[in-house]
Amino acid sequence: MVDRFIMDAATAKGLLHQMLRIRRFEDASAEQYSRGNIRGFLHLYSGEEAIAAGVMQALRHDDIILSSYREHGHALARGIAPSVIMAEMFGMADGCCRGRGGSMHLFDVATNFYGGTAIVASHLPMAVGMALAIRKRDEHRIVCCFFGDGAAAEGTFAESLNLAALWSVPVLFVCENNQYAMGTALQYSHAEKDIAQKGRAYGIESVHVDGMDLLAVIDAMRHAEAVVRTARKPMLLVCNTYRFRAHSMFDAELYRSKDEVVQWKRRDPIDVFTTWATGCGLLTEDAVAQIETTVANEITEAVTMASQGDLEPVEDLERHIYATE
Ligand SMILES: Cc1ncc(C[n+]2csc(CCOP(=O)(O)OP(=O)(O)O)c2C)c(N)n1
Ligand SMILES: [Mg+2]
Repeated sequence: MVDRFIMDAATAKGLLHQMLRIRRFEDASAEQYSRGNIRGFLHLYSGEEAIAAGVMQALRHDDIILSSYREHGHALARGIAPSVIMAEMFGMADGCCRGRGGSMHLFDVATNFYGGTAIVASHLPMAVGMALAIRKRDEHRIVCCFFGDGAAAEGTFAESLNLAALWSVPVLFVCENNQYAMGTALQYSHAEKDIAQKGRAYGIESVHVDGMDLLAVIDAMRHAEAVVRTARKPMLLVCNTYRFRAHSMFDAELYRSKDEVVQWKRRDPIDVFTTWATGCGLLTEDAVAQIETTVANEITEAVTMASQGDLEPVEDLERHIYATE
């Protein structure tokens, strides 16, 4: 386990900043959705922040990230500006896809963030293909692919893990097991409820990680670095977590009890980390308050910039559809 001697105050501040930025960004997204400024589907990441922050801090700039539609947290932790993501969701031309993608299709070549995919588990084969390209080119970067427990019940999960193991490609599969796929609890859709076992069936090293504990994720990533980057083999991290909000903005949450949500919120990853970091003297209460203020300003600015953005001109409607050169 990571201890205070191998984390300095600046790193602790940075990590808390990452997680708080995600939480407040998602709060603002929900609010903007209810005001009608964001439309379409919206899936929030609140409660799962320790995974994005913990995994991303171990990745290099040239590593490739792929994610599902619950990807705001990954995009933020990867370094895409909150204003650019918010603008994308507002449908504005300043968005990372010029407002054409929206919440589920964030994409940014500059940070090697290759989506944002709406079809469950459709990006797992892409991750393997990209990792195969990396291997063929003899590069030392890796692919990191985030997906949910529901995706692990899809056929492409089996096909992708099989080929990743067979070809021994550098892909890190990060399963964010938040216990539900929409309204279906894991035990109703998986014959083998231990998702790590599924990885082992393909000979892939697969471990469980406490996804509510940032330190546990950081610790797991150290080993993952050795397996995926150094030994250039696939690996599966199954991060146990919980989404604090509904599946999407259309969800009455009839499939889980309020008490269950309360129980999981007691292990809020942001509180767990803050308690640890203040308890061991890495962060002061003042420093935490300062981060809160900075984040609040960042998010206000993101919403303001998105609101003041311009829609793509109608003349550009057919641009970016076909390659022209
Ligand atoms: C191939 C496919 N089937 C069904 C859906 C509808 N759908 C959208 S989200 C979702 C649940 C996926 O759950 P999980 O992978 O656990 O991710 P989470 O939403 O919990 O992060 C489903 C079934 C879809 N988008 N794609
Ligand atoms: Mg899920």
